[in-house]
Parts: sequence; C-alpha cells; structure tokens
Amino acid sequence: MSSSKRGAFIVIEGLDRSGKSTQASLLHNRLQDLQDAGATTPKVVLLKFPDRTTAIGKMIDAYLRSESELDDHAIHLLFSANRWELASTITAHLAQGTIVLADRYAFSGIAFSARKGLPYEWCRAPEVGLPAPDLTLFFNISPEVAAARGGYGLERYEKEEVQKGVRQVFDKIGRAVQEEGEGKWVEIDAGKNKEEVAEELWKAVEPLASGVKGSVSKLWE
Ligand code: 2DT
Ligand code: MG
Repeated sequence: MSSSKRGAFIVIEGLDRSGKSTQASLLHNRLQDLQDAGATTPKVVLLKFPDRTTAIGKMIDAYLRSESELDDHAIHLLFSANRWELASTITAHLAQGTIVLADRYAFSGIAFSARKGLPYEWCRAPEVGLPAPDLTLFFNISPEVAAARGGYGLERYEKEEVQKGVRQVFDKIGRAVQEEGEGKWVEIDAGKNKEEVAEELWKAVEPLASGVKGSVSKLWE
C-alpha cells in the first residue's frame, strides 16, 4: 500500500433480515484472505453498531430486549454516544491503513428514531462530525421479503410495520447523502441469493480495498 493512502471506511446499512451481518462477515473474511495471500490489501476490522459490549452498549441492549424503558430522545443519544465512544478508534485504524467495516452506523440511528416521530434534523444533529464513511452499502429488501425469511426475532424493532417506516427514512437519507456528497451510497439488491449479493458487494468494495486517498471526512460537516 502506498504511504499516501489510508484505509477505507465502509458501512453496511439496511433493514433487519436483509443479510447485513452475514455479508459483513463474508466480506471481512474475503478481505482478510486477500491479505493473508500477500495481496496489497491493508488489515481489516469489523465493527458492529450498536456495540453492546461497552457500558453504554449494555444500556442499549437492555432497552432493545425490553428489559428497560427509556425516553425516545434518551435512547437516541445513547446510540449516538455508542458511536462517539468508538470514533477515535475508527479514525486511528483508518490512519494506519486498516479497512474499517461497520455493520450499521449513524444512518440506522437516524432512521429508527425519525420513524418514531422525532424530527429528522434533531436525529441527525448528534451524528454530525463522526468519521464519515467512504462508501455506504444499503441493503435493499422489501419488508415483506425480509419478513418471509424465517420471521423477525423478539427485539423491540423487529416488526414489519416498524421496518416499513424505517425503510422510508432510509430512502430519504440515501438521497440526502448522495445530494450532499457525503461519501458514496450504493444500493445492493439484498433479495438475491447469498452468492449473488456477495458478488455485488465485492464489485462495490474492490476499488477501495487497497486504500483510499485523502483524509477522513466528518459526517455532515
Ligand atoms: P441489530 O439488530 O443490528 O443489533 O440492531 N438501531 C441501531 C437504532 O435504533 N439506532 C442505532 O443507532 C443503531 C446502530 C436497529 C439493533 C436494533 O437497533 C436499531 C435495530
Ligand atoms: Mg436485529
């Protein structure tokens, strides 16, 4: 890797049951294998938001499992704080040439809270200034197809009606990201089979795999 390059920050977003986590780990393995094979690909780390292992993450986990109740604004800010507590880690990895993959990020934060009726701008505000992804892969799947994939789990937002509302906000966010030039937003047809989705994903990721030029930008700043 040339010294003028840093690692790419790649985010996977989408609805529940769209195959995000499966594909994130396939992609992680693929990038890892390339590196093991001595290719010029930098190191790669996979993050998951919410990160339920931190103190804040444990509060979020309890909320999602309906073990606690929290005001909509309060939980929104906890999700955002859970990203901020990892922001400097993300930036440091990227500077060292490490690829950072994130399974969900700020866009999920906005989509799930705005769906509840909190103002879009209010939801976006605490995310302003976070490390901005170079590429966001939005896993597009109809809520009906997602629901048909063996059904949702028992967590708070795992209901078809919630997912439909969230999808509408994601559409708005995708348009805004593209119009405002906040990194690239690519839609992946997540209704296809696992191998096809993995290939579509790889086509979008490969150009960034050997690193990207320029400093990490800040989201919406
Ligand atoms: P997982 O099923 O991916 O663990 O997510 N969520 C997520 C929010 O409401 N705000 C956020 O900022 C993030 C990252 C999406 C658990 C649920 O939490 C929602 C589903
Ligand atoms: Mg889930």
